[in-house]
Amino acid sequence: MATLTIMDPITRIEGHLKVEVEIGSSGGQQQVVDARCTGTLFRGFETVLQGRDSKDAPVITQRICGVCPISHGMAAVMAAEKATGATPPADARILRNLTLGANFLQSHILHFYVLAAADFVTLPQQSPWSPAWDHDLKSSAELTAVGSHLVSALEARAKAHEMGAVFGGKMPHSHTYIPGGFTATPTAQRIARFGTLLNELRAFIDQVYLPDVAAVAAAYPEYFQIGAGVGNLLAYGVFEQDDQGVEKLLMPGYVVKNDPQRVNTFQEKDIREYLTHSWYKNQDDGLAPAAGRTTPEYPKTDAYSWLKSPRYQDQPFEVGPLARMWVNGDYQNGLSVLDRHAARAQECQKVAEAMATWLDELTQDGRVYGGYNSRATGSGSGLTEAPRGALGHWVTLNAGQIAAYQIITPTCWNASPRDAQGQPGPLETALIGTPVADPDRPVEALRVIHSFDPCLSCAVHLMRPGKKPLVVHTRS
Ligand code: NFE
Repeated sequence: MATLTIMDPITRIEGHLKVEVEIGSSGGQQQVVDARCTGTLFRGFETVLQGRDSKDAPVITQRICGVCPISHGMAAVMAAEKATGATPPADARILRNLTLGANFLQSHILHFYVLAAADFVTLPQQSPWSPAWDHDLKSSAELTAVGSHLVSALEARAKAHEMGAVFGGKMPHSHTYIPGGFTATPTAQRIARFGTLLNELRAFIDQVYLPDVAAVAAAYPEYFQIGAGVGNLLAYGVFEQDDQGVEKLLMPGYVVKNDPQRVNTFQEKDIREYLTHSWYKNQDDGLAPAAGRTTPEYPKTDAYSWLKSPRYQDQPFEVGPLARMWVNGDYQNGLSVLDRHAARAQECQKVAEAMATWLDELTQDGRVYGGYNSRATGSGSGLTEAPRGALGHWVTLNAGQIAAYQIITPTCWNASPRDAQGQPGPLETALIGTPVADPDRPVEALRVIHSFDPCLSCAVHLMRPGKKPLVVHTRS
């Protein structure tokens, strides 16, 4: 007998994700035997951008999400600059990195304490940590300490947001990322304020966040064996540390395919998007993102998600902190639920440390704008990293107007549905084989899902007013 458990929406993520897990017996153990991830909403920002001025893209695409807007601003200015041949000055590059870095820190801290900790730790019985499935929770003095750090984690996150606002003007949606440069200057006062906040955050990351992740890992070692995923890892790379921006990245882009010990170069031309199982017209199947189209078709036979299925060399790839840290050799302990948490925390520390160096490299009152031809014709891609993984924007400009725009977000890579070959997405694959004690409350599956830190606001975008959260079980 198999049980189909439908979790809709998955809570403690951003946006709306439905996950169906079929729970059956395999090898004498009750476990997930099949899984389907559904992005239940349509995003459509690509359509919104058509016909607009190229300088609108960083402003509008940041509205895709309040958690990772800076990455969208970054990808948008990179794409516009590539399309037009603009080069931002060194201080603009550094200010962009610092503001994006601040956004990474707030996102990683948010994820562990607000979105994931309740899977492992008994938390205060109040919003936003309650209600939560409260079974299969272990207890120890160290886990109690994790719970007691929630408020200080929120304070740390607020500091990271303030850091973002020091140079970003405001958060979450900064208005200082413009093609050709940046609009805020590195004044002595801003540099000093940013440095003070960064020091406080680094202390929190070193003394609280990393030990708390270690405490969860020590209490739940079995989760180093659960949720491996597809074993293919992809990073575009991020944080340009020279003015060419391709050779020297803090986290360069590489891929690992089939063999985790072999790291290969990344080639943009090998990306395709499939939509056999997505609510888009089949005629657009298998296109490169620069030629991609957003033509919805709903309902559609065999489709079950508003997410398309991005594939690299026609295979599904996991993106995110574990992928970034793995392909760069910074973290290669394993591929699992806990490895995702550990790699995310270690990346947080690495980025914060690098930010201190970048701050020292700023020229006080330095030049932040290098010029931009806002009437140019051309096309370009902005490939960078968001906290949740590889993020790409592709733009085609006609006399400064956006003729075509495509976005592939990290959650599209991770939570994608089956592709034209029927290959499940990374999260679907990671769920299969997860042992489940109680099919009515599959907290084990939730731990796998949360380890990817899905954001459906980025992947899709719309609301269903009046719909209540739903958990359905059907037995066959
Ligand atoms: Ni809404 Fe986002 C990140 C992007 S995830 S959080 O990180 O891009 O798809």
